[in-house]
Amino acid sequence: MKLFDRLLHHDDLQAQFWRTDFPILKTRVQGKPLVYLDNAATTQKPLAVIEAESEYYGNYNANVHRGVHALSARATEAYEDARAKVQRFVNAASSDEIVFVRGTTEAINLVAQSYGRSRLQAGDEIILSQMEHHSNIVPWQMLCQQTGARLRIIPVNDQGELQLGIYEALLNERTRLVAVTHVSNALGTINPVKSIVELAHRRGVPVLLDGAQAIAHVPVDVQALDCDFYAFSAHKLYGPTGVGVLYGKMALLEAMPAYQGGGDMIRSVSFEETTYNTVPYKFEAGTPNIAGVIGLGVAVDYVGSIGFEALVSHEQALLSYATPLLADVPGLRIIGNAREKTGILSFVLEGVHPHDIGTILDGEGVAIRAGHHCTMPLMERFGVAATARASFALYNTRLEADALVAAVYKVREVFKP
Ligand code: C6P
Repeated sequence: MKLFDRLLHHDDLQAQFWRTDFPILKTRVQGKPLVYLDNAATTQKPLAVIEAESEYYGNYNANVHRGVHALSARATEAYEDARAKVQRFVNAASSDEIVFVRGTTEAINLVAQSYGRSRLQAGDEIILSQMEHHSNIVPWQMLCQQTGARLRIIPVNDQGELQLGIYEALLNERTRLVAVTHVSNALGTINPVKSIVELAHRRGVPVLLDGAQAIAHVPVDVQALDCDFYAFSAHKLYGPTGVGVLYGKMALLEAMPAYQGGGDMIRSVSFEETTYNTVPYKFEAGTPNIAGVIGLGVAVDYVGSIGFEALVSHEQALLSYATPLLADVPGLRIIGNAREKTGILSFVLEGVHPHDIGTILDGEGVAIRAGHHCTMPLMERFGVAATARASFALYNTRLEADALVAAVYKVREVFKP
């Protein structure tokens, strides 16, 4: 009866249907059906994305923006179509505001080295938060070393939420940039980024949002948020690895110096002088990840076809279902209990190292991530070296949440004192 109920649950039925789009989900691991709950690290890819890459290589592989021949024209059209799709997906004002990069990490480094290096000087301040991924800390530390600027940090409360009162107090006449994550990869917290942007803008300070964990789990409208930069990776959005997006407001991108030099980012080159191409090409030096960009365009279409309403409702229902079941495990502590959360459950189990949790779960076919999640300052804040993290995507089901919880009980059995 219990199983029957769950199979008939509306959200789960939908997820069962979406699952059929993902060939890898039929895989067995350690002789058990794969329960893939490491979606915050990378999501699986629907067949449409896999086929789009293969079709490009099999039927129209050519470089973009360079050739006059038919294949190059077709590849260029597909590449630029993907830019227009991404523009609509995040509601940018123009497709020229969409810069293709390698991923979130490269997008943030681009802003730090191009925008930051040309504008910051000794004594200036950059505001980050305590829950940032290393990708949104280290590039700013490097910039501080280069310019003499310094970092100011918004603290996180016990629930895993940003302390906005302190953020407001940190904003001052020396603040030059705010860079915060939209959603925390280690806690799942959805930050009130619209208010964060508003407060910064009152002082004329631009804001970069790290959208790596938000882009596949909450609808993103860069114009409504009014953020100045938004960074994300395709591979966390059901797209390929090695490609991502930097959204930037046109006036800012136009005023920024080039980041890397090379082909395609120039208008003319002589040994005396180089003039640069227009935005976004100024920031896309060298042959890009053409197949990846095309795959990203298809991933965006895929998520669009499902729609955020259905996707968010399913992931939230799954989170509400799994949270109390997991919290009930004796000795288990969930880290990150924000009021607004995506489907991320980070936890520690008394007397068991998270890596051991990960290994035993793997033996049950349950894939999670164990470690510091590239958020060492946040781990320190919660007094742990690491956590075990299960993260949901649109294709996960209540039966899989049950498999997670059952496997965690097994961990307890193995480690019982
Ligand atoms: N977080 C995780 O398991 P890249 O590697 O460039 O695609 O994304 C970096 C990144 C930046 N910001 C946030 C909030 C992220 O979560 C990530 C990637 C993965 O949590 C891998 S460490």
